[in-house]
Formats: sequence, C-alpha cells, structure tokens
Amino acid sequence: MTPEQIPLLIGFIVMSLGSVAIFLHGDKRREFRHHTQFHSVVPFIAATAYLAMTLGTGVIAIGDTTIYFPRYIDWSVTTPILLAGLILTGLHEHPRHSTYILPAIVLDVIMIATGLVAALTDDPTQKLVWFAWSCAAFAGVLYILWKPVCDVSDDLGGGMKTVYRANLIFLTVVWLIYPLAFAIGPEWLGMISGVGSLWLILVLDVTAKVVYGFVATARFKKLPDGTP
Ligand code: RET
Repeated sequence: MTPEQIPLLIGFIVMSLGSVAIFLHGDKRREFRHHTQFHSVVPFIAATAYLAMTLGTGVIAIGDTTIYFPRYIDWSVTTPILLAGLILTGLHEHPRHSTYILPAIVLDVIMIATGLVAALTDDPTQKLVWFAWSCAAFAGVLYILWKPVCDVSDDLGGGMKTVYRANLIFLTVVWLIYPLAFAIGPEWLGMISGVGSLWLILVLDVTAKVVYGFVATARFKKLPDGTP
C-alpha cells in the first residue's frame, strides 16, 4: 500500500460507516426524514469516490500534479445535496421560497467545475483567474445563504431558525477552509506535500459530511412534532 492509499482507504471506511450511522441515528419523523436521507447519502457518495481513488481509478498525473477526478465528481454531487438540505431548513420547507435552491446549486457546481479547471491548468495566470472565478461563485453561494435565506428564516422564526443558524455557521466555517487547502496544496503553491494534502482534505471531507451530517440531523431531533 502506498502512502497516498492510506488516507484514501481510511476515507472509504469512515464515509461508509458514517453513512450508516447517520441513517440509523437521524430523525425518522415525516417532517424531517428527508434530511436524514440527504445526510446519509452524502457520505455514501463520498465513500464511492474514496474507493475509486484508493483503487487508482480517475487518479491521473498531469505534468507534476496528480489530479483526483473522483473528488471533484463527489463534490459536484454532494455539495448541492448539502446546500438543498440547508436551504430547505432556512426556508422552513416553504415551497413558495424554494426558488433560492436553484441559483445556489448552479453557482456551487460552477465553483467546483472552475476549481477543477484551476487544478488542471499549468499557466500561473490562468490558475489565478480560474481560482478567483471559483471564489466568486462561492461568494454568490454564501450571499444566498447569509442574506435572502437568512431573512426568510428570521421572519419565520422558531426552532427551524435556530437550527438553520447553527448549521449555516458550521457549514460556512468548514467550507471556507477548502479554497485555502487548495491554495497551499500541490494543485497550486505546493506548500504541503501530495500526501499531506490528502490527509487535510480527508479531515475536511469527514467534517463537512459526517460530523456536519450527524450534528445537523441531531438538531432536528430536538424540534417538537409538527415543526415547521
Ligand atoms: C475549490 C477550488 C478553489 C476555489 C474554491 C474551491 C471550493 C471548494 C469547496 C468545496 C467544498 C466541498 C465539500 C465537500 C463535501 O461534501 C474547488 C477548492 C472556492 C467549498 C463541502
């Protein structure tokens, strides 16, 4: 087993177990069970990506950098699910306001896709341009979460507002570390090694998917029946 395969295999195991644990522990009431489903499929998707990367599928050396394609495929599927769950919480499941979900997901997918382009290009100027564009899309996602969705949630008030705020802060803090990890990793500045970067992203991925999923679904359990 190579040093790269160790964090990837651990990722596969932790994500698989995390998916089952969230499903077993999450709220099963009709009002909240879709959140439990969202949060247990997210690590299952990640487990699939980690399995592929452990086996070397979609891991391609381009110039001096190794690109882990399953990671970007995983992110482009899982981050929309996480955003949809969070925005539904913020809108208190109100279909009238669900228009915010689509633009947030479009910006999010552009963020991941242009991040991949930044990783793929060798030209330093182009790398900077694509990184900046990816950050611009990310800023759009954060704007939607922190402004219009927060406003709706504040207006509606109650327990869902508290859950939304707490989940929003957790998600924002963890997600903000991803661009930093990208910048210091081998995809750009190379301040940390390839293996170091795999460990860092493993910790981020487990926090953003398993810990967040567990904490987020546990918060719903505290809400009374019939909420929202
Ligand atoms: C990239 C590239 C550079 C610029 C930005 C990025 C942001 C990535 C994020 C990823 C979040 C991933 C999660 C995965 C787990 O489900 C693509 C690194 C802004 C925010 C939460």
